[in-house]
Amino acid sequence: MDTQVGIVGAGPAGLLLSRLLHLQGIDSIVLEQRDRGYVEQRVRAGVLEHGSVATLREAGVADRLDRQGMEHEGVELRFGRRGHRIDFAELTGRTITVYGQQEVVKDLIAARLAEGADIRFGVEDVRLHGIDTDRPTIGFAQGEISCEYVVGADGYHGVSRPSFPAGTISTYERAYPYAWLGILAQAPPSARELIYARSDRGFALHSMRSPEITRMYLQVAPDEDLGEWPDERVWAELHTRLADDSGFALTEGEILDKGITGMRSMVASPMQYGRLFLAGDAAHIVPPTGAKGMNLAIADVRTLAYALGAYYTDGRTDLLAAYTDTAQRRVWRATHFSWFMTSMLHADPGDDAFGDRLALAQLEYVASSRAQATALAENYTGLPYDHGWSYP
Ligand code: RFL
Ligand code: PHB
Repeated sequence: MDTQVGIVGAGPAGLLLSRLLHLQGIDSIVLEQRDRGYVEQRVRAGVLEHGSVATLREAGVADRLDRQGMEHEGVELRFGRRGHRIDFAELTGRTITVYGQQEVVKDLIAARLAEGADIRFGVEDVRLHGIDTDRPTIGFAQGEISCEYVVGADGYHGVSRPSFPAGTISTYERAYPYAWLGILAQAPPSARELIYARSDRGFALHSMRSPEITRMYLQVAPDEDLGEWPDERVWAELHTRLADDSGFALTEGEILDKGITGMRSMVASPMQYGRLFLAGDAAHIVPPTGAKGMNLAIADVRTLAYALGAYYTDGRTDLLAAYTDTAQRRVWRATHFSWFMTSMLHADPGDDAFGDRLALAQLEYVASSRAQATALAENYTGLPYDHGWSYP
């Protein structure tokens, strides 16, 4: 046997799992198809829930996060040219931290390599064998490893989910009639907090990565051609959609990165077959409006690391057997929240004025009712891991 746990994918899920296993004395090998530079530069999520920050601290990989992460106590919902702040700290006692996913990935890779981890980048043609035996193997163009458990943390397009035999997995899916065009700009943020804006021309989001770098998104069509979006058009549309009646001024700067991401919801169930477990985007995708994807990946591997720990320390298999149920309670809650935020904030091109009015009525309600604002705040900052849905 080459290792105890073979992990496919060096995203936040696979890397954090290998770290949490190592802290319990469990050996793993991580196999990643891309090179190290690619996974460290990939611009993606930026919001860490309260519990994700705590998990990264417990994993001992939060030194830079604690220095450079930007703690936010609320967000703004903007509609009808007016802003409404949701005060997370006051409503839930919780905050979020803005810190780029690629920074989390860099910190995890550095920590794991420093402790001698086996992370293999540039591995091609990964195939899983014998997952219904007690000695599964992971084959790839350059070799093969044998292990006791396989974790598929290889994202939405990975090989792990398709390795479930036909009939052993169901997927629940919803495609949305829009996509996000995201930019990273060399410009100081134009507000202290995130702004989720619904306008007649569609959704826009103001976010950030540092005091010098702004991250912003625009709702576009699912089949949008990036070539139709020169920088001037992106800025003009951001100015229009984010405009309010109190003189909001958007700071422009050089655009460093520009890309389009489709939006879908997908939940695969169960998240285990034999000795193969799925974690993160390999098992579920949410639209980014609720900022949940990376946080769900972290929550999955927290649960899985604990369950594998119970197996290797005490021979217990009950927590591994309960993995799907434990993980999916949170996954479905986040799937609902992400759908809720997405439908409330986007203009659905196929909908009529009735749908528009419903979304505005919901926004008004969240902006004016403490109960509704609290519900949004506790979902956004992240529900507790182990105590049901209400704070102890
Ligand atoms: P990842 O990060 O996709 O990592 C999977 C890794 O597996 C590798 N891989 C393979 N390796 C070997 N063999 C194969 N056959 C393989 N197939 C794939 C891939 O190269 C990759 O390195 O999945 P993971 O670890 O589950 O992490 C999930 C997150 O990446 C994802 O949920 C978030 O980025 C989603 N997301 C957001 N999540 C948040 O929590 N907060 C946010 O603010 C947020 N904003 C976003 C987002 C995602 C976005 N995009 C681009 C989809 C904003 C955007 C624009
Ligand atoms: C980001 O900063 O990239 C970001 C923030 C909030 C979201 C999605 C993405 O809902």
